[in-house]
Amino acid sequence: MRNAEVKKAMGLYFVMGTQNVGNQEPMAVLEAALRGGITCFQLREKGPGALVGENLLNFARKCQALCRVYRVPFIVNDDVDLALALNADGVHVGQDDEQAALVRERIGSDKWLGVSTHNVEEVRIAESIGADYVGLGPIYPTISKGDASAVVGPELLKEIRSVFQTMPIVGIGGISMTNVESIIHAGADGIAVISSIASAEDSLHATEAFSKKLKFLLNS
Ligand code: TZP
Ligand code: MG
Repeated sequence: MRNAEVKKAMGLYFVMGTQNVGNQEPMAVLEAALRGGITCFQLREKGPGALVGENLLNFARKCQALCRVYRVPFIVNDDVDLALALNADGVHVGQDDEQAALVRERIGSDKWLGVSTHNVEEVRIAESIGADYVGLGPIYPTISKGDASAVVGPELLKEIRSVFQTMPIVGIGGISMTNVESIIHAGADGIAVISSIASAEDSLHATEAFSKKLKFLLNS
């Protein structure tokens, strides 16, 4: 069943672009994350110095190929053309991106559609247009998104879970080993992280630590 599959993939959702890895090799960071146990990957190539055109296509292809080796879903942020060109597993859009309903029409029913949300109303709309999951955040302050909206805290997550009992929900924004528990206890199916893995001194070790903790939290 699709819903169960999506929920499982939300466990440890790694989001990354070449701008998030400092002077590390992006493919090495992705491979470490895959080896360490991420359950979903989103390519989010954004901001100054972001790859475009052929370079983006080639990089995206490499990420997709590696995700396939580890049987981890490969989702493209905010670029429906790229997702279609690669036959990605899904697309993730924010509130300012191409309207989610149009994206669903373009990608069809087979690919996953994820939508970034910040309140109950946005989750309601996402659900009505057939989103497979929602990202909710920023739960905590983040340095990875310059135009991030106001911090919502785990309290909103808890409220949204009480209203939407079956919707796969992933918390995002400022999530680290020290606050991951608050996200799961509030009812999320998992966490989405950029810097806690991409900027970790040892991405493999950081991912393994999250993976172990999440297995415990999600099964207890
Ligand atoms: N959307 C809301 S917060 C955020 C995005 C893409 C950035 C999350 O990055 P980090 O480093 O895990 O806080
Ligand atoms: Mg966006």
